Amino acid sequence: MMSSRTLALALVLPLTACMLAESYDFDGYQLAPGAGQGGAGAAGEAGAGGEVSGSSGQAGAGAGGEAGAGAGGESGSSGQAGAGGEAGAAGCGSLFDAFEDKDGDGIGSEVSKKLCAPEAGWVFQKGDCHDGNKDVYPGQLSFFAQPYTDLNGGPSFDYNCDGNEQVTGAVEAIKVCNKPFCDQGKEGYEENAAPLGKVNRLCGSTVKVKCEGSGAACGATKSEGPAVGCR
Ligand SMILES: [Ca+2]
Ligand SMILES: [Ca+2]
Repeated sequence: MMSSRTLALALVLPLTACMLAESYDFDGYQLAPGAGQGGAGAAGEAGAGGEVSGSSGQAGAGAGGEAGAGAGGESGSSGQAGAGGEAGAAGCGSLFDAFEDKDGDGIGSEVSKKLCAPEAGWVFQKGDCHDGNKDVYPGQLSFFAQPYTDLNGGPSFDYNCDGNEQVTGAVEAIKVCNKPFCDQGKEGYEENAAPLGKVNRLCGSTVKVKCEGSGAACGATKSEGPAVGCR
């Protein structure tokens, strides 16, 4: 037979266990949101990583950033996770390769970084073969009578960065006037006497040449003309 004391214990113990269980549940309930916040922050960090990985990471950057920021605000202990959220929030939907444009001609050098929005001094097209001279860039259409000093320290007329020096119009270099028809009176320019490094020797010449006369009297008449432009 169960004594009254034993019966009382039998009744009280389950009740205490029930209270303990409730208390445990209560504590657990308090912990659960904290754990959830930390997880949200971790998603923020993953979002930050998305900046580097490209298009597949871009969606992660936005969603992860928001979740991480919220966790950091609610819980001091999950501050680190919040920091991850900030990194995610600082990300953007689309990252571009931007190139430094020091001379402001709109074309950048090989110096690059990632940008999600336009920034002064940085452009989205590279290929400037001299980012210290705003007249020199791919696509330059003008011709120039004077060379610039290229990155190797020598003269160059390659103002459009294509590796060659194109002479304006149809200017022809005339070295001799051939008899007996004196080259039909053709006109052109004399090449510069001294080579200027790799420079096309017509570039910058100011000596116009015209073949004149006939037979033994055929000869070159020289005169001062506007300098031959190149690019
Ligand atoms: Ca430039
Ligand atoms: Ca050129």
